[in-house]
Order: sequence, then C-alpha cells, then structure tokens
Amino acid sequence: MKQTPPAPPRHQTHTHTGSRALVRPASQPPCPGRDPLCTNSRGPGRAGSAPPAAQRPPASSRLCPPRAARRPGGAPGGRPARAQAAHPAPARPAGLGQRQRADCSGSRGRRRGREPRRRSAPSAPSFCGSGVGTEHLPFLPARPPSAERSSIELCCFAFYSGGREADDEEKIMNVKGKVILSMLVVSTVIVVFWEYINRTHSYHEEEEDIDKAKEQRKEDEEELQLLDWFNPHKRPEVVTMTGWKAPVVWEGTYSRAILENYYAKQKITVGLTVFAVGRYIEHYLEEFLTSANKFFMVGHRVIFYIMVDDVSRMPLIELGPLRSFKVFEIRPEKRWQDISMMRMKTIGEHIVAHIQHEVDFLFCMDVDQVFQDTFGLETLGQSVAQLQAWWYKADPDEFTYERRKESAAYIPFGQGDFYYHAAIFGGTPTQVLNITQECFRGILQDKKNDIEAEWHDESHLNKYFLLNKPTKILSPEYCWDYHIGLPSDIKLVKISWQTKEYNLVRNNV
Ligand code: UD2
Repeated sequence: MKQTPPAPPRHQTHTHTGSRALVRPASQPPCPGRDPLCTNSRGPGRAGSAPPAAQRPPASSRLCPPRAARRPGGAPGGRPARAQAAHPAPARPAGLGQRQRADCSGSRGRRRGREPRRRSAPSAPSFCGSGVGTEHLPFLPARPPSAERSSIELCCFAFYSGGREADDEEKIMNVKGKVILSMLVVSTVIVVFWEYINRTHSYHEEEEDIDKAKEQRKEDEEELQLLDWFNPHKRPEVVTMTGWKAPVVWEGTYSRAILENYYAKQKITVGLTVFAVGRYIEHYLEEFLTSANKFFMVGHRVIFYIMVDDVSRMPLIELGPLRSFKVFEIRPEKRWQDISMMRMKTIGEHIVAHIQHEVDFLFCMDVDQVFQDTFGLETLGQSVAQLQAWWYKADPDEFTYERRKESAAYIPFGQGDFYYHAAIFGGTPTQVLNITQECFRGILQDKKNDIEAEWHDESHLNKYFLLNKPTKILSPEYCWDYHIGLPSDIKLVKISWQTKEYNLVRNNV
C-alpha cells in the first residue's frame, strides 16, 4: 500500500490546536437584554424605551423564565459591552448566573441617581440590570405595594418598595450576593486544586511506569546474556569480544532463532532516525528507506523518524506491515559540517519529547547508505557502536581521532579501543539520549573555543565511547564500503556505503 507522508507534527500546530480547544467563544450571549437574569422582562428594547403598559403583558407574565432558559446561548442578542466588562474573560464554573447577579449592582447605582431615593434606592440592590426597574414602574398597573413586590421579587430579586423594609431586604440581598460570590471563589479554588493534584499524580505514575520499564529492560538484558545467542568462538579470525566483555557481532557468531524466540514475548518496537537535508533528500533518502523497509528489523514493529528540511520533497515510500514513519521538518544549517553535528542536538530533543515513549531501542543512521541484508535483533543492545570499515584492523595510534588538546573530542595517542563510525549508533532511548547530549555538549564547547573536531560529530562520538564503553559492537559487515574490496572476513554485508558524491550533494565542500 502506498503511504503518503503525514503532515509533519510541528509543535506550533499542536500548540495552536491545543490552545484553540481551550478558548471560549468570544461572545456567549447569556440572554437578550442587558441582564442575564432579567432577560425577557424587557425584551430587546433599551432601558427607558419600554412599550406602553397597554402593549405589555401583565406583570406576572413578565416574570423571568427558569434560570436554565436564561443561560448563555438561550436567545439572540448577546451580552452588552458593559456586562462583559463586569465579567471578564476567564471561564467560570457552574453558578455563573449567580455571580452575574451579584455584579449587577452597577446598574443599580446608575438608576439610583435618576430616581428619587424614596422609590429607587431600596429597589435596586439585586436588580440585575434594567428589566423591572424604576423605569418600568410607571407603566405597571396600579397594584398594592406588597403585590407589586412579591411578583417582581420572584423575577429578579428586584422590587419596588419604600422605607426600612426595603432597606433590610437590600442588605439581605447584598449579604446573599456576597455569600454566593464567596462560595463561587471557594469552589473555583477547590476545582483548580483538584486538577493540580490529579495532574501531579498522573505525572508521578508515568514516571514510575518509565522506571519500571527501564528496570524490566535491564532484567531482560541480563536474562538474555544467559541465553546462548552469541558464540564468539565461531569467528576466531576476528575480534569478537572486547576487553570489557562486550560482544562484537560478526556474521556467524549469533543465533537469530534464539533471539527471535526471546523477543517474540517482548513485542518490541525499534526506532530509526535518519536525516536528509538539502540535496540529500533526492539523492539518497528513497533508496535508504526502501531498503530499510525491507531489511531493518523484519517482523518487528519499526518507526522511522525522518528529519528533512522540506517535507514537500519527501519521497513516496511503500512500507510493509508493522512499519510506520514520522516526518519532521528541521531547520537547515548553512554548512554541511553543522548539518551533520546538529543531528546530535535534534535527536536528543526528539528522544525527550516523544521517542522515549514510543520505542524500546533506537538506531541513528546516515542517509547515504543502503541496506543489503537483514539488520536484525542481534544488533540490539543498551549502547551499540559500529566499527568503521576502513579502520577495523588498524592500530589505535593510527586512528583519525581528534588529537588536538583544545578540542573536547581529544584522545591522546596511546589510548583508544576502536575507531567507531558515526554512520550507525544506537541503544535504548536513555542511552542514545546520553550519547547525543554528551556529544553535543562537546560540540558546543568546541564552538565556544573556536575549534572544530577533525571528524566533527564522529570525533565526539569516539571520545564518548572511549569514556563510556558500548555494550555491543557491530562488525564492519554492518556498514561496509565496497571501495575497500571484499576481504574474506566480510562474510555478509548488511549495509553498504553509497558512493560519496560530495560535490553534488553538499552546499559547501
Ligand atoms: C562521515 C560519517 C558521518 C559523519 C561525518 C562527519 C561516513 C559514511 N559517515 O560522513 O557519520 O560523522 O563524516 O564528518 O563516513 N547530511 C545531510 N545534508 C547535508 C550534509 C549531511 O542530510 O548537506 C546528513 C546526512 O544524513 C549524511 C550525514 O549528515 O548522511 C553525514 O554527512 P555526510 O554523509 O556528508 O558526511 P560523511 O560522508 O563525510
């Protein structure tokens, strides 16, 4: 099945989507009229422009509907600007209407100024706007004050009354408003606190899960060592075991059947990062991915992490079952040396951001190479290094290590185990994170000191593996250059170098 590359999961996009989801619609009209609680007491008209009493329904029918019907979105009209100013943007929990009621005292003040104290002052407290205010009263049929009060009171807690009784009621309503407001504040605090507790809890749980997985992987690794998957004596003509007892995997030294049986229970996922910037996309990427699809961890779940500087130029690739890929757009550096070195930074960032949760093992490879045969389970380990094809028989003093003391990659003569190739390295996400972070630290230090290691990221990688011995080493069969020829110890080439056409693919040579 042809798979088209998905849109690169740019962080901005996620962030944008996320924040959009959080944003409340700009205007949520609570209900028509100026006040959400007294909505249809006035209808859409402005204050002071109420229809004559004859045209209006009797007072009882002007009672506010049940609160639910007056909640945001219930009717057209929208909340007037003034009301919005009194209730700024933050989303509120249930009980919004009550809060609004408490805030409505603003309209009361204004009203008070226009009406004689005798009539309006007591009436306003919890009036919630202009619905049944003093301006209405002249249009009301004449009724005894008590009847007037009781009917209007039902509506919006507003009523017309004179004297001390009304003053008392105003006070009561003020107190009620304050109580409701306090309850709202307390409940908001509780909700926020609850959310915080929940988040912290799930974060710790996640951390614990990761620790458990790490522990489990370590146990698995130890268990694996007891299995008879590796026999160093099968290839006596080459180095198959390091001084620190790490296996050097050559064709013929491992039993893939034992490993398949062992990993069948584990259901592992293996990641593979590859970078193609500039002309490396057209020149190498398709062949690399097509061959990786065919030979990399066949029968196991694989995620290809493809870093390009232009996603629109991604080749269409046909992936087999259990294979998926993620494409990321990265910023291209001007110099090829920086493109190569900055991979360390980018890989580290992606491990932290998501890869650590997605795979059990991770490999990082150059793009200018092609898989030729199965690159399988025998390559998996905590930290895996690759022997450089041109140097695997040489004496360490001949290696092209960085020899200048000023560089962070410096390795003095007389030291060194192997010359490792930066075109392939891997391990568990934690170990690869450490590798990339340490190498990038060295690269940055060199930049600060105005020095660049002779073989760039590869020099820093060699320094890293000198100080932190790899737990597994791959023979040059895993990354062979046919320009060397085909000596008898190279039994089966798993990956081969592409011809280096630097003048065609690099921006600067
Ligand atoms: C050698 C090493 C390589 C690295 C480099 C540092 C081999 C096969 N590889 O590679 O691992 O240590 O030396 O000097 O010997 N890239 C781009 N666009 C560019 C430049 C680089 O995508 O314009 C990426 C690409 O994935 C490439 C990798 O960086 O495979 C390394 O660059 P290179 O292959 O040009 O460097 P090379 O062959 O000297």
